[in-house]
Amino acid sequence: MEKRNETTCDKQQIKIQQIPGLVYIPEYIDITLEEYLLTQIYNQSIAKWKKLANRRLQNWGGIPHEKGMISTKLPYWLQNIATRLQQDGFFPTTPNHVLINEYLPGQGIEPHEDGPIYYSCAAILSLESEIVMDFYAKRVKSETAEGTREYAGSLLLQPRSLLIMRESAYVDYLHGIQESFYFTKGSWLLNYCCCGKEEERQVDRKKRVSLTFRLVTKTIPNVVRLGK
Ligand SMILES: O=C(O)CCC(=O)C(=O)O
Repeated sequence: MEKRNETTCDKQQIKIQQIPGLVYIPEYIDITLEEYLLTQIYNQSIAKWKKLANRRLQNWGGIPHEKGMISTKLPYWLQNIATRLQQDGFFPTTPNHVLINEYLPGQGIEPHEDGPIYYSCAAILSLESEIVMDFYAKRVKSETAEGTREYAGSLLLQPRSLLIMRESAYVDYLHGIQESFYFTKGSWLLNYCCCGKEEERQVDRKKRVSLTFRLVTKTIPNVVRLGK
């Protein structure tokens, strides 16, 4: 029998009931915009990419720091989406920072929280291929709980979808992507009812790109020095 979860699929914005503040929006952008964004991303010089052990990334808007971010203007192709995210009510002002992550099969990101440097909302736009993101409730170490986190569920992030993490989802949960070469699609996914309800099956991972929009609340204006 199909396992039921409480998530309802009749709205464009799918509120994941099990994790308050987690919202999944399929097809937030269309294929034309997806291709345009990928062209912009891969038109950047190789120096724009920072290579990490388990993925590579581009940083836009400045380097976030608790003392304040020296902010630099986002390029127009990111600014347009940042403006839309504010207009859609996800941020009080336009997000000023974007991380672009590229994951090859077998690459991922450790469970983590984004923390207080940012306004308590992260908006993740997925491009190119689908992936599974896992969520863990933060737990204080106790005799009954093993470790400091407890698995809370997983979402399928489809290309062109937007994931919003705010309120409790932002503050009380960690999110991460396993360093796997495949994942299983099925009713165990919290948003499975919204993803076409295909037969349960194993899916080989492909390259995926994500854009994480956030708002660094404390900023220091970038003073442009005019040449002598
Ligand atoms: O690639 C993703 O979907 C997650 C990115 C993320 O968690 C981050 O940049 O902090």
